Amino acid sequence: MVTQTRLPLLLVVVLATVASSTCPSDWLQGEDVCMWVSSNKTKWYIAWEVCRNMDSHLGFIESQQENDFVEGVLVALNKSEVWSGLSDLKVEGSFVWWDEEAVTYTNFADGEPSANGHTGNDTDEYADQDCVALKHSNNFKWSDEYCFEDFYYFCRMDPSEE
Ligand SMILES: [Ca+2]
Ligand SMILES: [Ca+2]
Repeated sequence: MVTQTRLPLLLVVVLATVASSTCPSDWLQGEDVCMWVSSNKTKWYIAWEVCRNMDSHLGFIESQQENDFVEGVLVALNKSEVWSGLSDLKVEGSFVWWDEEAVTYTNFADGEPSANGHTGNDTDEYADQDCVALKHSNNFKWSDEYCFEDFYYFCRMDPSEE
């Protein structure tokens, strides 16, 4: 659990982030990131569609700096598990951002991704974990999870230039 005393500081850090470009009014703004965090939990593919319908992408993270920003937001909002757009649904064992942003950075927890590549005669369609979430229990490091689980999620778009 996040202690009450940490929340104000983290919120200040998030809100103090300044940029020369703008995000939609109900989105959070990082240096090169506009971020929206869901208030409901849903399955990965539904999260992807909700983000797409807002002309954005299910969350992707391309650097340590971006990861720090996302993590700060999730800590401040006290989210438990949050879907990102990273998945190995297309090619088992090969994780890509679903909207085809190049993977330039990862922050997997120790032992993750844990279902990374099929082994043996695996015929159970649910035997694998193909969708990556940031979990509070892992200090928001990344892990592959079952895509049909109900998690919070975040969407991302680029800021518009002023
Ligand atoms: Ca997998
Ligand atoms: Ca896993």
